[in-house]
Amino acid sequence: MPVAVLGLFRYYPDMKIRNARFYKSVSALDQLPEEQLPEIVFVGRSNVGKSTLLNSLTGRKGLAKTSSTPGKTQLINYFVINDTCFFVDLPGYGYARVDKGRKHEWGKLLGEYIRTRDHIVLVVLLIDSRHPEMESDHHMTEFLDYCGRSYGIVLTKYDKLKQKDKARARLAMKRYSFNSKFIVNYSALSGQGKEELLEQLAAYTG
Ligand SMILES: Nc1nc2c(ncn2[C@@H]2O[C@H](COP(=O)(O)OP(=O)(O)O)[C@@H](O)[C@H]2O)c(=O)[nH]1
Ligand SMILES: [Mg+2]
Repeated sequence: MPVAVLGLFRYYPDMKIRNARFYKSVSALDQLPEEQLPEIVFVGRSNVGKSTLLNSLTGRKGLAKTSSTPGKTQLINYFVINDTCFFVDLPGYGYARVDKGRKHEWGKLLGEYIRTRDHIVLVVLLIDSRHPEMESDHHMTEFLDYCGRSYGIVLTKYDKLKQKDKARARLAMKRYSFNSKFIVNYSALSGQGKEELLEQLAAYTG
């Protein structure tokens, strides 16, 4: 079917990101911004591609800092989108060196934020498409359910998958998908999944 015709059946248009700017970083729950903007928060294991996704989605290459040495800082980063909502980059979890000896799989900052922050309208959970069966990601989905959060899943680095890995990822997602609002295959490299994800986000930002 031609795209124009498909377009007629779309319920939500893409979320158009007209502008995106860094707002602030905080390292403790008593520093959170008081702005009453709806928040879409992004969570996932360290190195899953969260910063890269934020840059890709907003079309701003240097917006979020990307790095190949994960897990150093535990910060919450706020980005203002279209002056109407926040994209929130939460600390990564599951990075062995940082988490070793910790009682919880993720830090207090991350858990408490997801549990208590009133402004969250959606949690976007990023899962590395090459490792779709990590226990820590399962725990996160259980925690999101426990907190009553709406969440959707993004499978990152999809360009790295071979055909058989794609089948494996699809199968693994069946275990996750009961409560997930969406599952989007994403590649920041090729842009695959970007429009689809923006379409999903539009439903939460009005
Ligand atoms: N091939 C490929 N590499 C990616 C993709 N997304 C992220 N990466 C790489 O994965 C690494 C970690 O990315 P980063 O965004 O810093 O992860 P974060 O720790 O979750 O913020 C970097 O080397 C990125 O270039 C993707 O879609 N495709
Ligand atoms: Mg990052």
